[in-house]
Amino acid sequence: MALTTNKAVLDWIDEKVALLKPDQVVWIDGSEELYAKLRAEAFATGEMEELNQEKLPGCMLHRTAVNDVARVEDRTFICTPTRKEAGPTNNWMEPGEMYAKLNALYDGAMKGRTMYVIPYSMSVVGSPFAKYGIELTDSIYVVLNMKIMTRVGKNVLDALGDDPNFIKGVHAKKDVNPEERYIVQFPQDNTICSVNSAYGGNVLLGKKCFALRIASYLGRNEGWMAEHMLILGIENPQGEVRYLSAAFPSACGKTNLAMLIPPEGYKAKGYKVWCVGDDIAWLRVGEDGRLWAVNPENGFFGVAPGTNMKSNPNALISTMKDTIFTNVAHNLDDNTVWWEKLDKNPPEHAIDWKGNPWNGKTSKENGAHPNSRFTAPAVNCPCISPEFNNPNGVPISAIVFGGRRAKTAPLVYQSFDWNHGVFVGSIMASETTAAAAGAVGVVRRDPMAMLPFCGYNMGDYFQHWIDMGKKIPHAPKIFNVNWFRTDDEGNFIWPGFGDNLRVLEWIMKRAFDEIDAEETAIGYMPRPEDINIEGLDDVNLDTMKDLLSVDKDLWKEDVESIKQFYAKFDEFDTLPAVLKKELSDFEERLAK
Ligand code: GTP
Ligand code: SPV
Ligand code: MN
Repeated sequence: MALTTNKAVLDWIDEKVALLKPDQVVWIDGSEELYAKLRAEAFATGEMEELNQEKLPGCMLHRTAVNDVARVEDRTFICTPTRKEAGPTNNWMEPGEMYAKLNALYDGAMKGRTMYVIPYSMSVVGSPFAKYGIELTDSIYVVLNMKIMTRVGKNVLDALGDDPNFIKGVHAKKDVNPEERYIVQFPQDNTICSVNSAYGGNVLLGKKCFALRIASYLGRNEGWMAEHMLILGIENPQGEVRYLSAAFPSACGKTNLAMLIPPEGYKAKGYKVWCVGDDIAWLRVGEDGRLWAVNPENGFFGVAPGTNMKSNPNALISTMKDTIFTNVAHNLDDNTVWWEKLDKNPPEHAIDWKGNPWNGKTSKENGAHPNSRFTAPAVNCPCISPEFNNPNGVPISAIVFGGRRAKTAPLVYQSFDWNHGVFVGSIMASETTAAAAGAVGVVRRDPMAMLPFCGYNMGDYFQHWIDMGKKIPHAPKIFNVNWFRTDDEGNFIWPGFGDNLRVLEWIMKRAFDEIDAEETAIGYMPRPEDINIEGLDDVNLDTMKDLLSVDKDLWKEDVESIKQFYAKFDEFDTLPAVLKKELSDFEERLAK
C-alpha cells in the first residue's frame, strides 16, 4: 500500500511500474518487522547469508557477481542537454537517447520480481540540510544497505509532504550483464538510473549518484558544495574541538583518517578524534561566516582489506554488529568473515569472494576482493561525534586534499591562500585503486577526489570553488597531504594511520595561526622539527627531511602533466583564468 498521497511520487511510481512490470510493489516503511521479513527471504533464497549471531549479531554476508565488484567509471554517464554542461571529464549522452536506451533495458526488467520503494533522506530528516530521494529497486541487498547508509522510512515521505521535488532513482539488477551496465545521472531531471549492477556505488543511489553527482550540481546552483570528503573533529586537552574535512580519492584513506586513534603520547595528554563522516560532506556558509559541514550519510561503506585492530580498531568495532559484508571471505569454521590483513590467522576452511572453496593457509589467491566492503551503521562507531546528528553540522577550520603519490608530493604543505588552495585541489593526482574497475596503480589527475563524481563541467566546478571562497568570510585554510611516499624499495616511509594525527596537529596549528612555516615553491611547509615524532621508532629528523623534501625536477615533470590535464578544458574553454594564472605563477616559482 502506498505510504503517501504525494501525486508526483505516485504518478512517477505508476509510470515505472508500467515500464518495469514487477509482480508486486513493496513500500519500505522503516519498520523492523518488514526488514526482518526481507532478511528471512534473502537468507532463504541464498541472496544473503546470516553470519554467526553470537560473534556477529545482526551481520550478513553477500557476494556480488565476479564481474560486478567495483564502480564502473566508463559506464557512468552525466546526461545534460549539451555535452558542454557535462564537460570534458564525464561520459555524456544526449538525454533523449539515453532514456530510450534505458527504457528498452528497463522494459519488463522486474517481471517475476518485487519492486521495493525506498523513501530515504540524505542528512537528518526534517533538517534544513536534508534532501529526499526515492529509490526503486528489485534487490533486497540494496534495501538492507540503504537502511544502513541513509535514513529510510515513512517519516521521509511525511517530511516530503506533497512537494514534487525529490530525487528519483531507479535500479534494476537484471542479469548484471557488464556490456549493458549503465549508471546514469540526469542532473536537470533530478533523476538517477542504474541497470545491470548490484555493487555499492553503482546501486546505493543515495551515495555517489545523489550525494555527489546530483548534489554537486544542485550545490552549484544553490550556492553550496557537495564533496568527496571525510569530516573529523580533533579534541585537544583543553576540551576544544576543531574540525577539518579531507578529500582523498577512493581507497586512499578517508575512512581510516576519519576514525583514527591518537598515538599513545597524544592519548595520554587527552587528545581525542571524533568522526563526523568518512566519505561525503555537504558544505554551506553559516550565518557566522564560517564553512559548516554535514555528513549526509548514516553509515559507512568501507574498504574491508587492511582493516584490523591495529590500523583502524574503530572501523573494525563498527562492523561487529548489524553490518553487511560484501565480497569478503567466509570462514566456514565459525561462520564469520575474513579479509587480507584482518589478522595473521587466515581460515583454512573458507569460501573466497568468488564463491569457491578457499584455504587461507595455502592459497596464493586473495580470499577477499581488494574492494570488498563492510556496510556498518554510523552509530556503531566508538568515536562517532556527538555532533553527528546535529542538523547544522560542524564548522570547518581546514580543508585537506591528498592522494597516493609514491614520490612527488611531500607529507604535507599548505596553500598560500584560498585560490592557490583551489589550484592545489585541481592538480591532485593519485594512483588508481581497486575501488573502480580498471588498472590499479596508475597515476591520474583526480581534482578534489571528484573526477568520477562531479555532476557537471569540472571547469565550472573549479570556478564554483573560487566563487565560494569569496562568499566565506572566515574561510578554512587549505592543505595537501600524502601518506604514501615510498622509499627506493617501495615501502611507505610514513607510518600513517593513527600517526597521521601528528600531521593534523600541525595543520590545525596553521589553521589557527599558532605556528610559523617555511615558504617554498609549492606552498607553506613545516620545518622538519615542527612535526611531533615523539614515540615513533622508525622515524627520525632525517626521515622527516626526506618526507618534507620538495624535488623541483619532479614538480617540473608534474607541471607538464598538469598542462595536459588542463588542456582538456580547452574544448569548452571552462578552465578558470585564476587557475591558469596559478599555474604560470607556480612555474615561475619552480624556475627560481
Ligand atoms: P573509499 O571508501 O573508496 O572512498 O576509500 P577511503 O578513502 O575511505 O579509503 P580507506 O580509509 O578505506 O583506505 C583504503 C586503503 O588505504 C586501505 O587498504 C588502508 O589500509 C590504506 N590506508 C589508509 N590510511 C593509510 C595510511 O595512513 N597509510 C597507509 N600506508 N595506508 C593507508
Ligand atoms: C568510493 O569508491 O569512493 C566509495 C565506494 O566510497 S562506492 O560507494 O562504491 O563509491
Ligand atoms: Mn568514497
